[in-house]
This record gives sequence, structure tokens and C-alpha cells, in this order.
Amino acid sequence: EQHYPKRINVVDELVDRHVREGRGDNVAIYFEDREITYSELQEQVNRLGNALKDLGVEPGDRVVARFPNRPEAIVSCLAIQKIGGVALPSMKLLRAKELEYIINNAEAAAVIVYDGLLEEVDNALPNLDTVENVIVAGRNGVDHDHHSYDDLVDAADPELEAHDTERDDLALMLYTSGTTGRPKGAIHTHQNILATADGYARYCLEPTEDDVFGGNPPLPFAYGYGDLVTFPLRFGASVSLVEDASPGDLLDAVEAHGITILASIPTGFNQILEQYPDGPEEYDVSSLRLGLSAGEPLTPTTYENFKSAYGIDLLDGIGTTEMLHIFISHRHDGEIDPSATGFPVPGYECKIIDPDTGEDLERGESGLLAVRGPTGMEYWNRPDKQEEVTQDGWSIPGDIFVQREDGRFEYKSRSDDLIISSGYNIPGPEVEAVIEEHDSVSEVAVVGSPDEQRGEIVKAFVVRAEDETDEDELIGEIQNHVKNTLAPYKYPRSVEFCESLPRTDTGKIRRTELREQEHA
Ligand code: 3SK
Repeated sequence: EQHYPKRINVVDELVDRHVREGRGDNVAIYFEDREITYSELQEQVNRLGNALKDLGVEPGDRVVARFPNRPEAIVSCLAIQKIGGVALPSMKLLRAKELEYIINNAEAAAVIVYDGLLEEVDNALPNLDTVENVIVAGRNGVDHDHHSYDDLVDAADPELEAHDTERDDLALMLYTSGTTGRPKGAIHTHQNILATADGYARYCLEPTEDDVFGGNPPLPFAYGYGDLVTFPLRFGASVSLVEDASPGDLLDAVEAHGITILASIPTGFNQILEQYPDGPEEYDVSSLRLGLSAGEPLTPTTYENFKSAYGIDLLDGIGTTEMLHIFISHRHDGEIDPSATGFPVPGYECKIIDPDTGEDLERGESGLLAVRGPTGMEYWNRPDKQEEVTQDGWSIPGDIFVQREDGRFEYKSRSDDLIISSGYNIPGPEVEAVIEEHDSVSEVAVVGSPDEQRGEIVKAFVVRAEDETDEDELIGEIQNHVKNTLAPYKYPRSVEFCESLPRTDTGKIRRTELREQEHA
């Protein structure tokens, strides 16, 4: 359990403390060929924080930071938090209409945006009710009549004391991309942010000052915010940022910056494997000690293939935007069983409850996962949702899990990914993991498709790997492979080939879109 003093500012803990304690010359951020030390980071944060104050940004104000994975994204979030504001990082793929909804819902006072992403902000601007200042960063020569980030920072005072915030003051707001409905703002306090590092990172990864975190989850994704902002800075380590990371860019950064902990989602690791199946000959990746995977369940196939080609474990974990980071995982030095997600992260309790009655279930029985710990589900201005997502102080993220006899939690599906066919409960992701093992399959998503006789049947959308197998023959092979691996009723009665799968900004498969398409 973590105990934080009542008055604490997360930026004092993540940046100022390192400078005070003599680590100012350590590298905090690697980006392209630049190295930004903790002292330099502190100065940039201070200058931007003072500039925001001069513009009238007050403690408690929400401020949007809209950037690709660049150093200004980190500086902006930290500057906002240091003056007591609430950072609202925004996904770069969001369009004007989506931005408009989020910014108005959050009643944001200002927007800091990278010039390459300005267009959608400008398109939304006429409909933004509360935004008083737009600050534009970047040197791409984009014409605008907003404040210039560089000019503001150059003119501002480099000294700034962290605002005297309380541990329960809001510091971060992340909108859930959600697969249905309007996005909701998940809210997090100064101590929630620290708790992700002092729980999951400290116990499962054991980082030291010598670690270099890197990878490609976007910073506005809670998973990316933890892996690429909170964790490196909490431990006085470094982060390597890569904009728009292809497998080659990522491996190049591993070599150039000496990344030790590489974070991605399963698709990211599969893309690396596809391009460099036997490990890369042209890059030296010997610095790597661990890979982190979340966002989608990691299949044993990807785990094994990555381990044999790259020699490192991929630590799977489950978290949510609302819980801020991972609450079930293995530990880097534990016995990793890739067919399970792992154990509750220290500080969290997890249990399985009956979806209908809410009663606790026994080990071995699958049901809804309930979680309790130092972070919890809470939304901005949505007290109505609170009852839906919590029960007696437990958060209910909406996942079906089983706790095995050995204590490990094994993911089954989202509660809405359960396919019910002829009375059988079939978790789509379980079938996906098996289909993915077939050599001719590159990606797969499984959903329920309506059926007169069975209620629903299992349907697989398959992106083929490059090979010559005849389509009908391949369908038969996939079906037989599932029948031979799982209970035969789980086999996909329907298989459709497609060019690509629909995904959210964070790379999750939009099964809802496929499901709705089937039910239309
Ligand atoms: O999707 C996940 O597993 C996840 C992990 C960490 C933080 C946030 C999310 C959504």
C-alpha cells in the first residue's frame, strides 16, 4: 500500500526531486538525436508553466495537450500539472467533431497543439465554448494566428515552484476512446499517477535509473502515459520517444537510445515479428531486457515467437483508461505462464463475480472481474455512470476472467465479446488466439453473427498472411484447427477474408463495429 503526503504535486516527484537529489544531468528524454536532461526538462516545464499562468490558466483548469509522441507533449502535461491544472492529452487521430465534444465536455480553458495537428483544432474552434487560448508548437511553417509555444517559452521565467496541490486534486483526464457511445473523461489525481509507478512498475518491472523505456503506445493512451512518462520519470530513468513508429523506427531507437524496456501492443510486436521474424540483423537490440504488452490480450503464440526471436519475455497486463494502468500482470522475474494474464499487481485486489447476481464466484468459475486498489473508475461529470461501473467500492471494468487454482487470472473476453451459441458461452478472443496460430493468418477478429437456429454463430474475420492456399481450403483448415484445439462448438462456422480489421486510435480491434455490421 502506498501512502502519500496530503500535499504533493506529481511534477515535484517526477522531475524536481531528481534535480534536488543531484540527478539533474541524467538524460530524461531521448528524441531523434537530442538528449534532454532532467535539469533541462525542469526548465522547459517551468517556462511553459509560467507562460500558462501569465495567460490566465488557473489551478483546476483543464488544458488539452495534442501532440504526437514528442518531448513537447511531456513538457506540456507536466507544465499544466505543475501549476495545478489538469492535463488532457488528446489522441492525434481525433477529428474536429470528436475534439469539439471532448473539449466542451471537459470545459477546457486552453489547447496546446503541435502545428501538424492544428487543422482539426481550427475546424473545431468556432464551436468550442470555453477555450480562451490556443498555443501552437512545432516548426513545420504552418500559418496561424495563435500563440507561439516557442515565443511564450523563450520569454517566460525559468523558475517555478510546484503549485501546492493536494494528493486528491485532479491532474490528468483521459477520454476513453470506447467502442460505443460518447467518450467519457476518466479522471485521475496526483496520487493516482504516482500509484501506477509505485505499484505495477515498481513491483512488476523493478526499474532502475539505468533503464530506458521506449515503444510506440501514444502518450494520450493511459498505457503509453504510464510507460513513457510516469514510469521513466518516477525512477530517474530515461524515455526514448519515437514519432509514428514503424517496426524499423522502433528497432532503430532501441539501438540508438539503448532501450531496455520496450512497450507496445500485441499488433505492434506481431508487426515487428512479421518484418524481422528471426530478430533483426541490421539492428543491435542487445540492450532489451523486457517487453510490455497491453491493450489486447497477448496470445501464447506471439509470446513464444517473440521470445525465441528476440530473447526477451513479453509481460502481458490488463489495465484500463479508468484504472489508469495495469492491475493484473506477471512479474519480470516471476514464472510467466503466457496462457494467463498473471496475478493482481501489489496494492490491488481482484475477484470474480457473477454477472447477474454480483455474488463472489469460486476459483475455476468464469465471471466478471472486480478490482479494488489505489486507482478506481471515476468519470468527469458523469455521476450516473458511477453506479454502472462500480459495486460496493469495487470497480467493474467489464472483462470476463477466471481465477485459476494457482491464483493466476486468465482473460476470457470482454463481457460483451462473449458469443452465446446454442446455449454455449464462447469467448471470441479465445477462438482468435487459436486461429492466429495458423501460418496463413496474419490478423483475426471473432464476433457473434446472428443465426436462426443457434441464436448466434462464431464468425471470424481474417486478414491473410501472404501465401497461396486456396480460400475454401484455408477455411476448412482454420475450422479444423479450432475444432482440434478447443471444444468443437467453438469453431467458426463462418469465415470472411478482409484486407484489414477496424481499429481504435489505440490499436484495439473494434469488434463492436464488426458485431454491428453482422447484426445490421
Ligand atoms: O488496455 C489495457 O490493457 C490498458 C493497460 C494499461 C493502461 C490502459 C489500458 C487501456
